Amino acid sequence: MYEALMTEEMKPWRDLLLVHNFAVNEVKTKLQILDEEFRNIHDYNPIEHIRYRVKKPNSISEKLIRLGYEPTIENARKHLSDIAGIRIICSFTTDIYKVFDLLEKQDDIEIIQIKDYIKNPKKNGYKSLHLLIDIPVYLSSGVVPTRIEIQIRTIAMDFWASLEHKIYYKYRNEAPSSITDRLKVCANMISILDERMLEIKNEITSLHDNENTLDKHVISEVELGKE
Ligand code: 0O2
Repeated sequence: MYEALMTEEMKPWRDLLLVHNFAVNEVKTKLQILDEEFRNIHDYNPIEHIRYRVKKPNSISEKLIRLGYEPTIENARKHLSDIAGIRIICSFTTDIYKVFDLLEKQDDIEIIQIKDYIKNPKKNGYKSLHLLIDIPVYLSSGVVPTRIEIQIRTIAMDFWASLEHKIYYKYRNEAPSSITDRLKVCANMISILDERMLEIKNEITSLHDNENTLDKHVISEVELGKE
């Protein structure tokens, strides 16, 4: 039915979005497997939650125009790396690198670019790990390597980035310094918060590990009849 309504010019857009949707679904399955494995087998899960999106044609066109290109399908293929986007939210900074390691180990994922805004935060205080990956999508007509932008950040970084992004768009990059200065202060507070939360988590983990070692000790002593 939709096929019948579709004009010839729209078909390449449909194909572009479809292949990106398939790519997102592939990575979604990979992340869901890791998420379930961690929840069921390990007693800790580095993934807090995940968001997925494929840009709509109007937002692809808007971005191309913003970048100074004609809004054509060729330009979208050539100049946009974020038609498909995945955002992985973690509790702790260490989890971000853990998730990165798990993705990097998967043979069919090719890491094209890594931008580590956590080790090298942006001037405005933005922190996040950005990856561009290529993943093969197997269509009846052949394999299509498809690009996805992955952003991995903590809950606190995500909270900050969402508000900062809205402000950036509202003021079109000309937000008053009274706002940008306060945002920078908040970014610093968020960095400290992430560090403190990690310290607490590490302390709890080492206490838990000690208790487990102690338990094992007591059990083996009981087994040996020492109690
Ligand atoms: P939108 O509207 O989200 O699509 P380049 O400067 O060309 O090297 P590029 O292509 O902007 O880098 O890639 P980068 O730096 O990895 O940023 C990709 C996306 O990350 C951005 O897409 C934003 O969504 C997000 N991002 C990057 N910097 C910031 C930041 O300072 N604050 C916030 N809140 N988000 C950021 P777009 O295309 O800029 O915007």
